[in-house]
Amino acid sequence: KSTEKCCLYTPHSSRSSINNKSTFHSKSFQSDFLQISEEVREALHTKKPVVALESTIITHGMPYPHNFSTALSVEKKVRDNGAVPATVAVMRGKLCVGVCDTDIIWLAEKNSSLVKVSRRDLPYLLSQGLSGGTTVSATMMASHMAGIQVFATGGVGGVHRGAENSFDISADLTELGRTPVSVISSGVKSILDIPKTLEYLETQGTCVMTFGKDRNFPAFFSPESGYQAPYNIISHLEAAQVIGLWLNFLGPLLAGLESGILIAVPIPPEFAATGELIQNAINEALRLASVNNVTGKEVTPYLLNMVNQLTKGESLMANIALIENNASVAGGIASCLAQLRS
Ligand code: PSU
Ligand code: MN
Repeated sequence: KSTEKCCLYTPHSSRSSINNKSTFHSKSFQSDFLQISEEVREALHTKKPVVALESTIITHGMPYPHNFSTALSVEKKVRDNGAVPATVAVMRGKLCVGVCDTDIIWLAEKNSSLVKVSRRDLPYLLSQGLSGGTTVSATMMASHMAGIQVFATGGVGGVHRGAENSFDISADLTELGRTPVSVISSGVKSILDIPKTLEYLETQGTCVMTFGKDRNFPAFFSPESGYQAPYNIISHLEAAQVIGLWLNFLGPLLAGLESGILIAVPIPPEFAATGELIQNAINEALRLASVNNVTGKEVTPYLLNMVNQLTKGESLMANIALIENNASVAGGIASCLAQLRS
């Protein structure tokens, strides 16, 4: 059976670059496996601001049709703030940077029947021609390959509660330790262990900063987790200066040893979901996940869905509001970064 597969595989001439390390970055690799939309390519070429967006939010983070409407409204927020949005997804074996609305509808309708694609899933999906929504880790990789430095999302993955037993630590954190992209998020959800997540980011060498009035690291639905981030910035310009120094000036000197930046934006107070309701829902969701033996990559989508059901959609509304806000902030930062560069 394996020879059969092999025979199907080798004659396909466009695949020959897989085994040839020297052609990894060549044009043929790009057109085979990395597809950058014309609008995004043009923006990057002319040094216009670009903001990358992930798609696990579409496939596994929100129910239909909210996943679809939010994907479009988030792109609009990026545009309203002067930048070009680049939603990333794996479509039929290609890592796409800048998917069109038709593809977004398709991802939203298929949602969790598609693969949740993190770094470890890419080799299999690309070689098998499959499709899926990219997590923060895979989206950071795609952004870096395309040359995008700013990426907005809702929340990044983190160290799960009980990780001392389960070893469940999101690949997003190791990605933030090795890929030079700045991620704009509302911190991490309190379904996770926030202090351990901050410790892990320190180990990874990720520069973590809050965006706003103080260093209180946000807990996604609520603006304050009670744990302090190492730094606080107050403006788009200040964020762009940090990113520009690290990624554009020191990056080349670091020669492949770069790490990412995490900018944590608190949810606007008028949208913050009421603390107790959310907290109770999170505790109940964690209990159900444990009772039902949910493990591995299913954990995060399971908890998100449960919290949404238990809060009767209140958490979803907060989720949408904070992602839109993060996209606006990211658009502003990317615009400043482009100005600093020119
Ligand atoms: N946190 C959220 N919403 C999400 C995710 C995280 O509040 O949709 C998604 C992101 O795509 C993130 C991924 O990269 O879950 C992390 O999954 P895991 O915990 O399995 O690494
Ligand atoms: Mn995990």
